[in-house]
Amino acid sequence: MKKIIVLLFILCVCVSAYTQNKQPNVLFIAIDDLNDWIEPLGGNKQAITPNMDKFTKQGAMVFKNAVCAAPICGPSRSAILSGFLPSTSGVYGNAHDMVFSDVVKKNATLPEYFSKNGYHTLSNGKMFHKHGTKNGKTDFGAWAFDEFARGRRYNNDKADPKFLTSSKGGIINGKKSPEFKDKKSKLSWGPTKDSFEETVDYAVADWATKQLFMSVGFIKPHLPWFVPKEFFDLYNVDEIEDVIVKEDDLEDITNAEGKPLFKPTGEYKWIQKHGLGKEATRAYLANISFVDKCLGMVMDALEKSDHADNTIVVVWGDHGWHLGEKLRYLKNTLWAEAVKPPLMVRVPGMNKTIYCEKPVSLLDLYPTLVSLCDLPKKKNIEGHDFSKLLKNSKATWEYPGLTVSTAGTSVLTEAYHYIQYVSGEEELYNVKKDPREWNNLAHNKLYSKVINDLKKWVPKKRANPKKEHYQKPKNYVDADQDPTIKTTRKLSELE
Ligand SMILES: [Ca+2]
Ligand SMILES: [Ca+2]
Repeated sequence: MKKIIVLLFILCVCVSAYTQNKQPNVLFIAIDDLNDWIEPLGGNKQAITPNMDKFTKQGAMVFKNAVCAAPICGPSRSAILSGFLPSTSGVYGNAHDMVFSDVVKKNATLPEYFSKNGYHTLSNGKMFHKHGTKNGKTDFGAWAFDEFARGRRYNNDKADPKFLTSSKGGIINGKKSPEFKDKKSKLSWGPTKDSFEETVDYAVADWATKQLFMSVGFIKPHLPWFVPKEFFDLYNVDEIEDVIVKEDDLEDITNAEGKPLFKPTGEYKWIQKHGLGKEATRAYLANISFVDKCLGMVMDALEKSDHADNTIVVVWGDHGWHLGEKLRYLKNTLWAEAVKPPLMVRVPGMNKTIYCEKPVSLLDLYPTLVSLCDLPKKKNIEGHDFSKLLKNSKATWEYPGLTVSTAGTSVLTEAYHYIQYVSGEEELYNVKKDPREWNNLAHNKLYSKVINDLKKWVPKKRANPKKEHYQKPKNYVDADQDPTIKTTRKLSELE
């Protein structure tokens, strides 16, 4: 490993100013579609994630009630990197590219702000969501970094056909049958023929160990759940415990006429019909163990470097995932499973796991890192600096965690979870008494004051998305990133 240069950051990263002024490096690690099924959070006790466990035990704050600003990849990452909620930027869906947002046009993103203030930023892997551009190329967010790399492997994204399960393809354990088919669905899993060293996330982690550090984005456990067999073999499918699901959970989520607002999804029914619940759980767990190993590579390299004692490490998932809860297998809902991603933060000097119950948001990472690195306070952005919680996990924190989707807004506090849909329908859960959020209290008059207090946090205005949208090149894996966007981002003119 090269020992020179350092780096860092996360999504950002980095450091050129480091040698002059002792500002910390930042290692920013994004994990795609990771829910709370990891050892530090205990969302599924069967999970094997020794590297996440080691990382927190050696010193990190684990946020048990962190929320994402949006429950799906593109908008969640756009909010973290821009510092604006979807309701302000107009970035609610994966088709909305934040470079066209009025507020993003005027304001430096997190990595740009660090560059503006003397840091050198590097990134590899999925940090921003990708978009097509008007030149027929791809916007991977390369414009936001001083250096941008993309670790690729070209064959790994396929499962060994003998063991493939795919709802869209109508295949279960390699056997094809039309009755298995569910065209609208994207679920698929299975071991690859390729080895660990042939995967994209390995390439990204390997790059990180050689550079030394920066912003790193791993793409598993995002679908398809294809990882090498050794990770499936960590779990015996017959011993997998079923996810606890309340079969009538959706019946108390109704409109004013008492009509249910939600139904079990086709994917949920497909898994039930074919008895694949344990296999789906195992596939997701295998993908988590895979990405845990990639994270371990990066953390081991940091530990062996000269920068371990002067590096802030942030490990975050961009949103959660349902594995059967609320009768669905997906993200992009306003329920706890989707709005609560993992968030673990290490600042130099921490030496044990510290849990924090406060509902911080991934949106808060921008102002918090600015504060921790002693940069000038960034004006205009919407998150809140939580650096005081890193010193005292019980410090006063007056903000709820807000998550904004196309469907509505979720407001999470330590006591309640309130959801307000754009249609006006509501849900309320007492998360202390009902952590699985089974019992909707929204129609119970005893809670009207609680609801009135929580609904004040729902953004009053929802910015319209920009219509500008271009198709991604067909094979985006090989596509060139579009170099023209960076020329539109003049750091000296961005606030
Ligand atoms: Ca994601
Ligand atoms: Ca319910």
